[in-house]
Amino acid sequence: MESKRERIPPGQTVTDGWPVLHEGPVPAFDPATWTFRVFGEVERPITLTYDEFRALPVRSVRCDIHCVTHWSKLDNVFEGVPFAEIARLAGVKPTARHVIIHAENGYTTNVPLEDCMRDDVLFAHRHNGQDLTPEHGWPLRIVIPHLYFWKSAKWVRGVEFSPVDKPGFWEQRGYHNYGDPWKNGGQRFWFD
Ligand SMILES: Nc1nc2c(c(=O)[nH]1)N[C@H]1C(S)=C(S)[C@@H](COP(=O)(O)O)O[C@H]1N2
Ligand SMILES: [Mo]
Repeated sequence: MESKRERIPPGQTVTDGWPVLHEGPVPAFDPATWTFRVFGEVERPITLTYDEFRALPVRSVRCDIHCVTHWSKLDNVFEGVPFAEIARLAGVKPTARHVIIHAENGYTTNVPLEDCMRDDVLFAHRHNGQDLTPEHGWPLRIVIPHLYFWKSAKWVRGVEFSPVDKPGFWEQRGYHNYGDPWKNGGQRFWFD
């Protein structure tokens, strides 16, 4: 029991299901026109087609996820392309400090570069042995397990490396800029 308690951040309740939470409609996906753009403070800005993206090396990560709305889901296995692989392909300049994840319909979220470079951060297309469903971000979502799940943008279309921080969709609407589930009883809102 002791280890189990320490595994669940303050104010969280474990769920066996997987709630669906997002703003706006689930976007349509067409592999013929989908692109993934890497831009900003990089030596080699790149635009990948869907086939090119799927040819990149993949790995699996087992992790717990924590939503700001107080549910946690344990022992997820996500499979996808490591964030660090994308950073390596594009050649991140030393001037880059922040990452802005760009998703469909203008959704963005901001994460410090060093957080994205952790080896459990993935651009994921599979969960627990199956392709993501459209509701959970198919064809591609980022997964950043150590931060609240709103940072794990669904329907990702690109990544920007920036010298300056750029608060994203929820960060501009009162959510915490960093979102550590373990700090201060959970960094849910800007004043936590
Ligand atoms: N593109 C996009 N990604 C998003 C969101 C969104 O509105 N749009 N909502 C975020 C929020 S607030 C949460 S809690 C998680 C929920 O992911 P899930 O529906 O797979 O549980 O997605 C995040 N990623
Ligand atoms: Mo959320």
